[in-house]
Amino acid sequence: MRRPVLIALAAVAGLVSTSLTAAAASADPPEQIVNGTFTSGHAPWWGTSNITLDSSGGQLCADIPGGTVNPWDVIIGQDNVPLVAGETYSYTFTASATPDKVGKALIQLPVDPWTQFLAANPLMTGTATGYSYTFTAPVSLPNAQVAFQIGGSASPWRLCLDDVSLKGGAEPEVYEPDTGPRVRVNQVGYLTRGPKNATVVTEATAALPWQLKNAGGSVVASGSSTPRGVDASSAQNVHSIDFSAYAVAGTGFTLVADGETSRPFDLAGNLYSGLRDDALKFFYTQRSGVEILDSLRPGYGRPAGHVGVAPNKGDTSVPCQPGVCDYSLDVSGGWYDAGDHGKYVVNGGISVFQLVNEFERGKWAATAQAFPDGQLNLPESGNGVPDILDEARWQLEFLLKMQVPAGKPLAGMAHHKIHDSEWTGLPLLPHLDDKQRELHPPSTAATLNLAAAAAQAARVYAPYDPAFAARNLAAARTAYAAAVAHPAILASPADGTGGGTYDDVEVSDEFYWAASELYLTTGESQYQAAVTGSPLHTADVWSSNGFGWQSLAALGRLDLATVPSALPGRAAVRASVVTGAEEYLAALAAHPYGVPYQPANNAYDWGSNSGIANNLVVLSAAYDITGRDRFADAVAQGADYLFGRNALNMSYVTGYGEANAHNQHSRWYAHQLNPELPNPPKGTLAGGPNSSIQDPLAQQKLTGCVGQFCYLDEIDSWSTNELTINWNAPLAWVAAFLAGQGDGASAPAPACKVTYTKHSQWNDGFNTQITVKNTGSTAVNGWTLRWSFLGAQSIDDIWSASATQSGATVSASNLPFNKVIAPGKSVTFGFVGDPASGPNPNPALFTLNGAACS
Ligand code: 9MR
Ligand code: 9MR
Repeated sequence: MRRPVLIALAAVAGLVSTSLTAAAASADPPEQIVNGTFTSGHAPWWGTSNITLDSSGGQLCADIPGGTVNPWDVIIGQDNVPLVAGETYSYTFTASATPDKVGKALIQLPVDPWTQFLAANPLMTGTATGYSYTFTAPVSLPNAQVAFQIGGSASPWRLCLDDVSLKGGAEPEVYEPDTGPRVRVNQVGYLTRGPKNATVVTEATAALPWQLKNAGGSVVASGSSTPRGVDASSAQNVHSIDFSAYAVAGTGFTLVADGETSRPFDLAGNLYSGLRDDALKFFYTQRSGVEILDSLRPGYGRPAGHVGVAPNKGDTSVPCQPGVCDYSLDVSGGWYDAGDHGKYVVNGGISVFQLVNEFERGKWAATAQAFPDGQLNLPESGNGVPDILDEARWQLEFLLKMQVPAGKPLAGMAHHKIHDSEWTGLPLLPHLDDKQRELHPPSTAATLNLAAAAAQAARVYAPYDPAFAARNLAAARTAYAAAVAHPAILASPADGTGGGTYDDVEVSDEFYWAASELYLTTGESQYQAAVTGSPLHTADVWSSNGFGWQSLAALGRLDLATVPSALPGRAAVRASVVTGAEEYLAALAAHPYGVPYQPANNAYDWGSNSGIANNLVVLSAAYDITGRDRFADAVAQGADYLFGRNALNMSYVTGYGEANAHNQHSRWYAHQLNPELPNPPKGTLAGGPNSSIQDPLAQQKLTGCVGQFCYLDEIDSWSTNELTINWNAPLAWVAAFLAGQGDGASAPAPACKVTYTKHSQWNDGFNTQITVKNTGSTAVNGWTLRWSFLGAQSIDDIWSASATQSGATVSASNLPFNKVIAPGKSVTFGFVGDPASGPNPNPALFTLNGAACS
């Protein structure tokens, strides 16, 4: 033993929350480790055959080889350590590493399933440092294993250990999150002229004074709080503060109440366009089957994953699970679903759908902003197609490959998923995964996801790539027919080895959603009948915890309400969205943290943050339909929760807000496990509080947690802190909506009115007359009227105006003779167009010189 090193334990990342004084609690309990001080040799410690243990210096050192993949590829361990059930142990050791490394310190079952009683990820540096943990043994065992798993490094390094000690009698550890100041704000900021709300955690029952301070510390506004009683979602006594009346832009504001100063925030008009882009850029770094270019994402470059280069088995020729099918498919490409390397059609479908919907919204939403080519720094940037559609196509191409080929059993259906045959450990870059990849049986749910996403793609991509659009439409029709023929082939809830199950027993919602998309794209009566005949068409589909991959009726309803069509009863469908949004508005108003999320029994779902984001999507749609400010304000308030106005006082989006989630569960953004790897990219949403805490780390620290507290920003907490494509998709959608809100002021009243009259339509032509009336009080001097078609419609010949078209969007401008439109006056022009195939509904939105008309 060397001289014990005195260390500032709290400075060691990850240790802050452990009980550091525990060992002192009871009198000298017995030591369970044999020869933890290495005074004379190192027996009975053992090492894997790829290392040589050296205890000649009074500690245990080893040179750890580079070039291994898994943590367990190099181990130093001791066996036969006895544990007593219910006993709380203090586990301490000293370690140094050159260069810095994260290792795994485990106390576990010595045989399969290697149940871990203690699992820690100490970051070790060149300075010998003490580490201390406590855990309570769940079982009695004569032969637990103490193991340091230290494999997985590309390059060699050196480890030294000393004073390894395990003693019973410790105080059970109580996990206390560090929640910072009790005044909770949106740490990113508030729209200058939008709603501004905060929450104060306090014992006070009477109203408290508050002060808003600018960056210089001067008080710029003040008022008093509103006591809200005990909040069920956090079990805290809270007050709310509304400081909306202050509307001057600036940075570095703080809110002071009850002697506490909030984290800093901005008031600005352009808070969310950066997030919109970052949340979308996330998808490029999730791509499978292609090298991620460091030039496009500095710090995130990596080799192509699963292209068939060893040790990958590759996704270019993937067989089914044994006995499931007799063919192999090329299912390369697409996005990795989450922190694992699986690709799941049900989840992939909803994710890509929401990206394309974010783009398509520009055809009817007055506040939508453009999604240009070149927006997202993609390899495809500059190809003339909006980047958001390039990114979505990467996934659509994969989804199409998952369809069972003609001539095979269940032809036209989609395989439910493709993933590794066994679970892999962390960290593991995609190109290093050596497990067999397998196709899993087709399912009705996956088939309908493919049908919905492909049907939507068929109309949206039609102006850019007719052949791709046609391929999507054919696949969607085939998939829908196959699902009708096989309406109840369900994914097995037991098929969860190596990947998520994504099982779903109710597929009527998938049928409704897919039929809705096929109807909107084709206008055909068979799909219309399926839509209007579904009980879900008139049901209340607005669940309080939000829609998601398992409950998709809301997506169908939202598109029927917003995508232009001739659907009978469309007004009632639109009204139903507003009714749903009113329910969320009521939930938000009743919630002291301003969240439109009220799960039954306060049981937060796995991925609760995405349920919240999806409720914000519904509120946004209600704003798009009605133009009522209160819906847009509710979206902004809901975002406050995601960015820090919550019980944990943290932003759930990486890189946004002073205290933000950045250790999401991922095999390749595994910085917490290997300092050479990055954290997730800026703009990554964490799943968020999950009352069911399925992972062992959360169970160890959070058992008994209340609602909002069921969350850990730890990489091992896969049930509360993963990242996924279907969570970032609604984040990007909501960020785009908020970016379009400008500084939060009300949209100006329309100063123009457009009448679009289609006089006739024949096989390959249609004839339209447009009248633009200036309903404002000032003359329009030169004008461009803009609208978008549903699909591939185009202008053949225009009179009394000139036109250009980009994608589905037409810009019609005045000629010299009709340049001026005096107040109260109108101009009329017309065109003959090509109706393309499918329905040709009247466009839903016209803007005159950028401002929406009525
Ligand atoms: O890493 C996996 C994560 O992506 C999943 O969401 C989660 C639940 O299916 O499972 C994680 O994998 C763990 C597995 O379920 C159990 N063994 C440990 C795995 C890694 O933490
Ligand atoms: O997001 C999924 C969540 O809704 C489910 O409750 C959970 C358990 O089935 O699975 C989640 O999905 C995970 C999947 O099983 C494996 N890859 C990571 C996903 C996100 O955690």
